Amino acid sequence: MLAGFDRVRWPGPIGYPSKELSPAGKMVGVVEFTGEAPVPMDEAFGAELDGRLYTDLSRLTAENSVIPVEQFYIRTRASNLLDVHKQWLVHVAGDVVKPFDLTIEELRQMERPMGLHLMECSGNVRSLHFGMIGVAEWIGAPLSNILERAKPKPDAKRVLISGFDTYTAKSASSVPGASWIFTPDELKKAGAFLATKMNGSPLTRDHGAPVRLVVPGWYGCTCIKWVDEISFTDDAIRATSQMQEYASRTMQIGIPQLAREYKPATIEQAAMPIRIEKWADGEKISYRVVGILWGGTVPVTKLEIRFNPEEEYVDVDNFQQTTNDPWSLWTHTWTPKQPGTYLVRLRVPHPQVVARRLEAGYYMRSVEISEI
Ligand SMILES: Nc1nc2c(c(=O)[nH]1)N[C@H]1C(S)=C(S)[C@@H](COP(=O)(O)O)O[C@H]1N2
Ligand SMILES: [Mo]
Repeated sequence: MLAGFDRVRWPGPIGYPSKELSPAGKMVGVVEFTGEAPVPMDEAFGAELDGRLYTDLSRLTAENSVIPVEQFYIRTRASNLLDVHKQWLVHVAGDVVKPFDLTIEELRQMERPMGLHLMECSGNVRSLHFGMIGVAEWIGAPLSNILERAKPKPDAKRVLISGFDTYTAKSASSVPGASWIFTPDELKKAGAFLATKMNGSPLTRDHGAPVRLVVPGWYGCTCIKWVDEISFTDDAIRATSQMQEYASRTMQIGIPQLAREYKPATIEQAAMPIRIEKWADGEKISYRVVGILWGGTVPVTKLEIRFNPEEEYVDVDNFQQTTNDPWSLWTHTWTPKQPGTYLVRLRVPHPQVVARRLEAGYYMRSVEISEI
Protein backbone atom coordinates (compact mmCIF):
# COMPACT_ATOMS: atom_id res chain seq x y z
CA MET A 1 0.00 0.00 0.00
CA LEU A 2 2.67 2.52 1.01
CA ALA A 3 5.01 1.37 -1.73
CA GLY A 4 2.16 1.90 -4.17
CA PHE A 5 1.71 5.51 -3.09
CA ASP A 6 5.40 6.19 -3.37
CA ARG A 7 5.25 5.22 -6.97
CA VAL A 8 2.27 7.44 -7.63
CA ARG A 9 3.74 10.42 -5.84
CA TRP A 10 7.11 10.50 -7.54
CA PRO A 11 6.62 9.35 -11.11
CA GLY A 12 10.16 10.43 -11.94
CA PRO A 13 12.48 13.34 -11.50
CA ILE A 14 10.66 16.66 -11.59
CA GLY A 15 13.08 18.79 -13.61
CA TYR A 16 15.88 17.87 -11.29
CA PRO A 17 18.46 20.51 -10.37
CA SER A 18 21.56 18.36 -10.16
CA LYS A 19 24.06 18.60 -7.32
CA GLU A 20 27.03 19.12 -9.65
CA LEU A 21 25.59 22.43 -10.71
CA SER A 22 25.52 23.84 -7.22
CA PRO A 23 28.22 26.44 -6.56
CA ALA A 24 31.53 25.32 -5.09
CA GLY A 25 31.86 25.12 -1.31
CA LYS A 26 28.90 24.87 1.01
CA MET A 27 25.59 26.58 1.50
CA VAL A 28 25.81 29.10 4.35
CA GLY A 29 22.33 30.60 4.33
CA VAL A 30 19.31 31.85 2.48
CA VAL A 31 18.75 35.49 1.49
CA GLU A 32 15.17 36.63 2.08
CA PHE A 33 13.20 38.30 -0.70
CA THR A 34 12.55 41.96 -0.02
CA GLY A 35 9.41 44.04 -0.56
CA GLU A 36 7.05 41.25 0.51
CA ALA A 37 4.70 41.62 3.47
CA PRO A 38 5.32 39.87 6.81
CA VAL A 39 2.40 37.43 6.69
CA PRO A 40 2.00 34.14 8.58
CA MET A 41 3.19 31.24 6.42
CA ASP A 42 2.30 27.54 6.49
CA GLU A 43 -0.48 28.04 9.03
CA ALA A 44 -4.18 28.60 8.57
CA PHE A 45 -5.69 31.76 10.03
CA GLY A 46 -9.03 33.54 9.91
CA ALA A 47 -12.36 31.88 9.23
CA GLU A 48 -14.72 31.13 6.38
CA LEU A 49 -14.44 33.52 3.40
CA ASP A 50 -11.59 35.47 5.00
CA GLY A 51 -9.69 32.36 6.14
CA ARG A 52 -6.35 31.75 4.40
CA LEU A 53 -3.22 29.67 4.43
CA TYR A 54 -0.16 30.78 2.48
CA THR A 55 2.39 28.13 1.55
CA ASP A 56 6.06 28.74 2.20
CA LEU A 57 7.66 27.71 -1.09
CA SER A 58 11.20 28.45 0.04
CA ARG A 59 11.82 24.93 1.31
CA LEU A 60 10.85 23.10 -1.89
CA THR A 61 13.36 20.66 -3.29
CA ALA A 62 13.23 18.41 -6.33
CA GLU A 63 12.93 15.35 -4.07
CA ASN A 64 10.22 17.01 -2.02
CA SER A 65 8.08 18.95 -4.39
CA VAL A 66 4.64 17.74 -3.31
CA ILE A 67 3.09 20.03 -0.70
CA PRO A 68 1.82 18.28 2.44
CA VAL A 69 -1.91 18.83 2.97
CA GLU A 70 -1.33 20.83 6.20
CA GLN A 71 0.79 23.31 4.23
CA PHE A 72 -1.21 23.42 1.01
CA TYR A 73 -2.61 26.92 0.47
CA ILE A 74 -6.20 27.70 1.40
CA ARG A 75 -8.10 30.47 -0.34
CA THR A 76 -11.40 30.17 1.53
CA ARG A 77 -11.90 28.17 4.70
CA ALA A 78 -14.89 25.90 5.16
CA SER A 79 -18.16 27.46 6.27
CA ASN A 80 -19.08 26.97 9.93
CA LEU A 81 -22.35 25.66 8.53
CA LEU A 82 -20.71 22.92 6.45
CA ASP A 83 -21.86 19.52 7.72
CA VAL A 84 -19.73 16.80 6.16
CA HIS A 85 -21.36 14.11 8.28
CA LYS A 86 -24.78 14.45 6.75
CA GLN A 87 -25.57 12.43 3.61
CA TRP A 88 -23.87 14.50 0.89
CA LEU A 89 -25.45 14.61 -2.54
CA VAL A 90 -24.21 16.08 -5.80
CA HIS A 91 -27.29 16.99 -7.85
CA VAL A 92 -26.71 16.39 -11.54
CA ALA A 93 -29.56 18.16 -13.30
CA GLY A 94 -30.65 20.98 -15.62
CA ASP A 95 -31.07 20.36 -19.34
CA VAL A 96 -30.73 16.60 -19.12
CA VAL A 97 -32.80 13.53 -19.91
CA LYS A 98 -31.76 11.71 -16.76
CA PRO A 99 -31.18 13.93 -13.70
CA PHE A 100 -29.70 12.06 -10.75
CA ASP A 101 -28.09 12.50 -7.37
CA LEU A 102 -24.59 11.21 -6.78
CA THR A 103 -23.77 10.00 -3.31
CA ILE A 104 -20.28 10.04 -1.84
CA GLU A 105 -20.37 6.23 -1.79
CA GLU A 106 -20.99 6.20 -5.56
CA LEU A 107 -18.16 8.67 -6.10
CA ARG A 108 -15.81 6.50 -4.04
CA GLN A 109 -16.60 3.57 -6.29
CA MET A 110 -15.60 5.63 -9.31
CA GLU A 111 -12.43 7.10 -7.83
CA ARG A 112 -8.95 6.37 -9.15
CA PRO A 113 -5.47 7.89 -8.95
CA MET A 114 -5.38 11.15 -10.90
CA GLY A 115 -1.70 11.91 -10.39
CA LEU A 116 0.11 15.10 -9.45
CA HIS A 117 -1.53 18.39 -10.33
CA LEU A 118 -0.70 21.98 -9.62
CA MET A 119 -3.24 24.48 -8.33
CA GLU A 120 -2.67 28.23 -8.33
CA CYS A 121 -4.98 30.99 -7.16
CA SER A 122 -5.32 33.59 -9.88
CA GLY A 123 -4.87 36.13 -7.07
CA ASN A 124 -1.46 34.70 -6.11
CA VAL A 125 0.56 37.83 -5.40
CA ARG A 126 4.08 38.89 -4.52
CA SER A 127 3.13 40.63 -1.26
CA LEU A 128 1.96 37.22 0.04
CA HIS A 129 5.21 35.53 -1.07
CA PHE A 130 3.29 33.94 -3.96
CA GLY A 131 2.07 31.49 -1.31
CA MET A 132 -1.12 30.51 -3.14
CA ILE A 133 0.23 27.77 -5.38
CA GLY A 134 0.84 24.09 -4.69
CA VAL A 135 1.12 20.59 -6.04
CA ALA A 136 -0.72 17.60 -4.59
CA GLU A 137 -1.41 14.04 -5.59
CA TRP A 138 -5.09 13.61 -6.23
CA ILE A 139 -7.60 10.79 -6.21
CA GLY A 140 -11.06 11.30 -7.65
CA ALA A 141 -13.75 10.42 -10.13
CA PRO A 142 -13.37 11.52 -13.76
CA LEU A 143 -16.02 14.09 -14.55
CA SER A 144 -16.58 12.99 -18.14
CA ASN A 145 -18.25 9.74 -17.01
CA ILE A 146 -20.62 11.66 -14.76
CA LEU A 147 -21.50 14.20 -17.48
CA GLU A 148 -22.29 11.45 -19.97
CA ARG A 149 -24.45 9.55 -17.52
CA ALA A 150 -26.82 12.54 -17.30
CA LYS A 151 -27.64 12.36 -21.02
CA PRO A 152 -27.59 16.10 -21.77
CA LYS A 153 -30.28 17.41 -24.16
CA PRO A 154 -29.18 18.95 -27.49
CA ASP A 155 -29.39 22.51 -26.07
CA ALA A 156 -27.23 21.68 -23.06
CA LYS A 157 -24.08 23.41 -24.23
CA ARG A 158 -22.67 24.38 -20.83
CA VAL A 159 -22.19 22.99 -17.35
CA LEU A 160 -22.49 25.04 -14.15
CA ILE A 161 -20.62 23.55 -11.21
CA SER A 162 -21.27 24.98 -7.77
CA GLY A 163 -20.50 24.23 -4.17
CA PHE A 164 -21.76 24.89 -0.67
CA ASP A 165 -21.05 28.55 0.00
CA THR A 166 -23.33 29.71 2.79
CA TYR A 167 -21.33 31.34 5.55
CA THR A 168 -22.18 32.67 9.00
CA ALA A 169 -19.97 35.75 8.67
CA LYS A 170 -19.83 38.48 6.04
CA SER A 171 -16.52 38.76 4.26
CA ALA A 172 -14.35 41.86 4.29
CA SER A 173 -13.14 41.22 0.75
CA SER A 174 -14.75 38.24 -1.00
CA VAL A 175 -18.08 37.73 -2.70
CA PRO A 176 -19.63 34.47 -1.41
CA GLY A 177 -20.74 31.80 -3.84
CA ALA A 178 -18.12 30.07 -5.94
CA SER A 179 -19.37 28.51 -9.12
CA TRP A 180 -17.98 28.28 -12.63
CA ILE A 181 -19.46 27.52 -16.04
CA PHE A 182 -17.59 25.32 -18.51
CA THR A 183 -18.34 23.55 -21.75
CA PRO A 184 -18.37 19.75 -21.39
CA ASP A 185 -15.53 19.71 -23.90
CA GLU A 186 -13.32 22.03 -21.81
CA LEU A 187 -13.78 19.78 -18.79
CA LYS A 188 -13.04 16.69 -20.81
CA LYS A 189 -9.97 18.13 -22.50
CA ALA A 190 -8.53 19.31 -19.18
CA GLY A 191 -9.16 15.91 -17.58
CA ALA A 192 -11.30 17.46 -14.85
CA PHE A 193 -12.30 15.27 -11.92
CA LEU A 194 -14.23 15.32 -8.67
CA ALA A 195 -11.52 14.85 -6.07
CA THR A 196 -12.18 12.94 -2.87
CA LYS A 197 -8.59 12.50 -1.66
CA MET A 198 -5.46 14.62 -1.56
CA ASN A 199 -2.00 13.07 -0.94
CA GLY A 200 -3.69 9.79 -0.05
CA SER A 201 -6.03 11.13 2.65
CA PRO A 202 -9.68 12.16 2.47
CA LEU A 203 -10.06 15.87 1.67
CA THR A 204 -9.98 18.16 4.69
CA ARG A 205 -12.87 20.56 5.32
CA ASP A 206 -10.82 23.55 4.21
CA HIS A 207 -9.77 21.88 0.96
CA GLY A 208 -13.35 21.05 -0.01
CA ALA A 209 -14.55 17.93 1.84
CA PRO A 210 -16.28 15.76 0.97
CA VAL A 211 -15.77 16.50 -2.73
CA ARG A 212 -14.20 19.21 -4.87
CA LEU A 213 -13.59 19.88 -8.53
CA VAL A 214 -10.05 19.87 -9.92
CA VAL A 215 -9.50 21.22 -13.43
CA PRO A 216 -5.85 20.54 -14.27
CA GLY A 217 -4.15 23.49 -15.95
CA TRP A 218 -6.88 25.99 -14.94
CA TYR A 219 -6.67 28.56 -12.14
CA GLY A 220 -7.83 27.57 -8.66
CA CYS A 221 -10.93 29.78 -8.84
CA THR A 222 -12.46 27.19 -11.19
CA CYS A 223 -11.71 24.29 -8.81
CA ILE A 224 -14.96 24.47 -6.87
CA LYS A 225 -14.89 23.08 -3.33
CA TRP A 226 -17.79 21.40 -1.48
CA VAL A 227 -19.42 20.54 -4.83
CA ASP A 228 -23.16 19.95 -4.54
CA GLU A 229 -24.50 20.78 -7.98
CA ILE A 230 -23.67 20.05 -11.60
CA SER A 231 -26.24 21.66 -13.86
CA PHE A 232 -26.45 21.64 -17.66
CA THR A 233 -27.62 24.88 -19.26
CA ASP A 234 -28.02 26.45 -22.67
CA ASP A 235 -25.57 28.84 -24.26
CA ALA A 236 -27.33 32.02 -23.09
CA ILE A 237 -26.45 31.60 -19.42
CA ARG A 238 -24.88 34.59 -17.66
CA ALA A 239 -21.45 34.36 -16.09
CA THR A 240 -21.49 33.63 -12.35
CA SER A 241 -20.45 36.28 -9.81
CA GLN A 242 -17.25 34.30 -9.24
CA MET A 243 -16.39 34.40 -12.95
CA GLN A 244 -16.98 38.15 -13.01
CA GLU A 245 -15.00 38.74 -9.80
CA TYR A 246 -12.05 36.85 -11.30
CA ALA A 247 -12.36 38.14 -14.87
CA SER A 248 -9.25 40.27 -14.88
CA ARG A 249 -7.19 37.76 -12.88
CA THR A 250 -8.07 35.02 -15.37
CA MET A 251 -6.96 37.31 -18.22
CA GLN A 252 -10.41 38.08 -19.66
CA ILE A 253 -10.99 41.25 -21.62
CA GLY A 254 -13.22 43.44 -19.46
CA ILE A 255 -15.93 41.69 -17.45
CA PRO A 256 -17.97 39.69 -19.95
CA GLN A 257 -21.65 39.23 -19.08
CA LEU A 258 -22.22 35.82 -20.64
CA ALA A 259 -20.44 32.60 -19.77
CA ARG A 260 -19.73 31.87 -23.40
CA GLU A 261 -17.74 35.11 -23.69
CA TYR A 262 -15.13 33.80 -21.22
CA LYS A 263 -11.89 32.28 -22.42
CA PRO A 264 -10.72 29.17 -20.58
CA ALA A 265 -9.15 30.26 -17.27
CA THR A 266 -5.95 28.36 -18.03
CA ILE A 267 -2.58 29.10 -16.46
CA GLU A 268 -0.11 30.42 -19.02
CA GLN A 269 3.59 29.57 -18.90
CA ALA A 270 5.12 31.08 -15.77
CA ALA A 271 8.28 30.92 -13.70
CA MET A 272 9.67 32.52 -10.53
CA PRO A 273 12.48 32.25 -8.00
CA ILE A 274 11.51 30.62 -4.69
CA ARG A 275 14.81 30.72 -2.79
CA ILE A 276 18.18 32.45 -3.02
CA GLU A 277 20.90 30.41 -1.38
CA LYS A 278 24.21 31.87 -0.29
CA TRP A 279 27.26 29.66 -0.83
CA ALA A 280 30.82 30.07 0.44
CA ASP A 281 33.97 28.44 -0.83
CA GLY A 282 36.67 29.82 1.44
CA GLU A 283 36.61 33.56 0.72
CA LYS A 284 34.58 33.19 -2.44
CA ILE A 285 30.85 33.91 -2.18
CA SER A 286 28.28 32.96 -4.75
CA TYR A 287 24.53 32.54 -4.83
CA ARG A 288 22.24 29.90 -6.18
CA VAL A 289 18.77 30.91 -7.29
CA VAL A 290 16.23 28.08 -7.05
CA GLY A 291 12.91 28.46 -8.78
CA ILE A 292 9.85 26.85 -10.29
CA LEU A 293 8.41 26.74 -13.78
CA TRP A 294 4.77 25.86 -14.40
CA GLY A 295 1.72 26.43 -16.58
CA GLY A 296 1.46 26.58 -20.33
CA THR A 297 0.66 23.76 -22.70
CA VAL A 298 3.96 22.82 -24.35
CA PRO A 299 7.17 22.33 -22.34
CA VAL A 300 9.68 25.08 -23.11
CA THR A 301 13.32 24.36 -23.93
CA LYS A 302 14.71 27.76 -22.97
CA LEU A 303 14.41 29.82 -19.82
CA GLU A 304 16.26 33.07 -19.18
CA ILE A 305 16.91 35.10 -16.04
CA ARG A 306 17.73 38.75 -15.52
CA PHE A 307 19.03 40.33 -12.32
CA ASN A 308 18.34 43.98 -13.03
CA PRO A 309 16.74 45.98 -15.82
CA GLU A 310 20.16 47.24 -16.97
CA GLU A 311 21.61 43.71 -17.19
CA GLU A 312 21.07 41.28 -20.07
CA TYR A 313 18.96 38.15 -19.82
CA VAL A 314 21.12 35.03 -19.51
CA ASP A 315 20.25 31.32 -19.85
CA VAL A 316 19.17 29.63 -16.63
CA ASP A 317 21.96 27.13 -16.21
CA ASN A 318 20.07 24.16 -14.88
CA PHE A 319 16.53 23.62 -16.00
CA GLN A 320 14.34 21.19 -17.82
CA GLN A 321 10.60 21.39 -18.22
CA THR A 322 9.36 17.91 -18.98
CA THR A 323 5.72 18.65 -18.21
CA ASN A 324 3.59 21.78 -17.85
CA ASP A 325 1.67 20.30 -14.91
CA PRO A 326 2.86 19.96 -12.17
CA TRP A 327 5.80 22.30 -11.70
CA SER A 328 9.49 21.80 -12.53
CA LEU A 329 12.36 23.07 -10.41
CA TRP A 330 15.35 24.94 -11.84
CA THR A 331 18.56 26.40 -10.40
CA HIS A 332 20.97 29.08 -11.48
CA THR A 333 24.36 29.96 -10.06
CA TRP A 334 24.84 33.70 -9.71
CA THR A 335 27.78 35.90 -8.82
CA PRO A 336 26.50 39.47 -8.46
CA LYS A 337 28.95 42.12 -9.63
CA GLN A 338 28.32 44.44 -6.69
CA PRO A 339 26.29 44.61 -3.50
CA GLY A 340 22.84 46.15 -3.83
CA THR A 341 19.22 45.53 -4.63
CA TYR A 342 18.42 43.17 -7.49
CA LEU A 343 15.11 42.67 -9.26
CA VAL A 344 15.04 39.07 -10.42
CA ARG A 345 12.79 38.04 -13.27
CA LEU A 346 12.46 35.24 -15.78
CA ARG A 347 11.67 35.10 -19.46
CA VAL A 348 10.74 32.35 -21.86
CA PRO A 349 12.30 33.24 -25.22
CA HIS A 350 9.82 31.34 -27.39
CA PRO A 351 7.77 33.65 -29.60
CA GLN A 352 4.95 31.10 -29.86
CA VAL A 353 4.56 30.63 -26.08
CA VAL A 354 1.95 32.88 -24.47
CA ALA A 355 3.19 34.06 -21.07
CA ARG A 356 1.44 37.37 -20.41
CA ARG A 357 1.79 37.44 -16.62
CA LEU A 358 5.42 36.43 -16.76
CA GLU A 359 6.17 39.01 -19.42
CA ALA A 360 4.39 41.73 -17.48
CA GLY A 361 6.84 41.22 -14.59
CA TYR A 362 4.11 39.80 -12.34
CA TYR A 363 6.38 37.10 -10.87
CA MET A 364 9.36 39.36 -10.29
CA ARG A 365 11.02 39.26 -6.85
CA SER A 366 13.68 41.42 -5.29
CA VAL A 367 16.65 40.65 -3.09
CA GLU A 368 19.25 42.68 -1.20
CA ILE A 369 22.80 41.40 -1.66
CA SER A 370 25.27 42.67 0.94
CA GLU A 371 28.25 40.37 0.37
CA ILE A 372 29.90 39.43 -2.92
N1 LIG B 1 -17.07 26.53 -3.01
C1 LIG B 1 -15.94 27.24 -3.18
N2 LIG B 1 -14.97 26.73 -3.92
C2 LIG B 1 -13.82 27.41 -4.12
C3 LIG B 1 -13.64 28.69 -3.57
C4 LIG B 1 -14.67 29.23 -2.77
O1 LIG B 1 -14.59 30.33 -2.22
N3 LIG B 1 -15.81 28.47 -2.60
N4 LIG B 1 -12.46 29.38 -3.82
C5 LIG B 1 -11.77 29.02 -5.06
C6 LIG B 1 -10.45 29.61 -5.20
S1 LIG B 1 -10.41 31.26 -5.56
C7 LIG B 1 -9.29 28.85 -5.17
S2 LIG B 1 -7.80 29.55 -5.55
C8 LIG B 1 -9.32 27.42 -4.81
C9 LIG B 1 -8.38 27.15 -3.67
O2 LIG B 1 -8.45 25.82 -3.21
P1 LIG B 1 -7.73 25.46 -1.85
O3 LIG B 1 -8.22 26.42 -0.81
O4 LIG B 1 -8.05 24.03 -1.55
O5 LIG B 1 -6.25 25.63 -2.12
O6 LIG B 1 -10.61 26.99 -4.43
C10 LIG B 1 -11.65 27.51 -5.23
N5 LIG B 1 -12.87 26.85 -4.88
MO1 LIG C 1 -8.30 31.79 -6.13
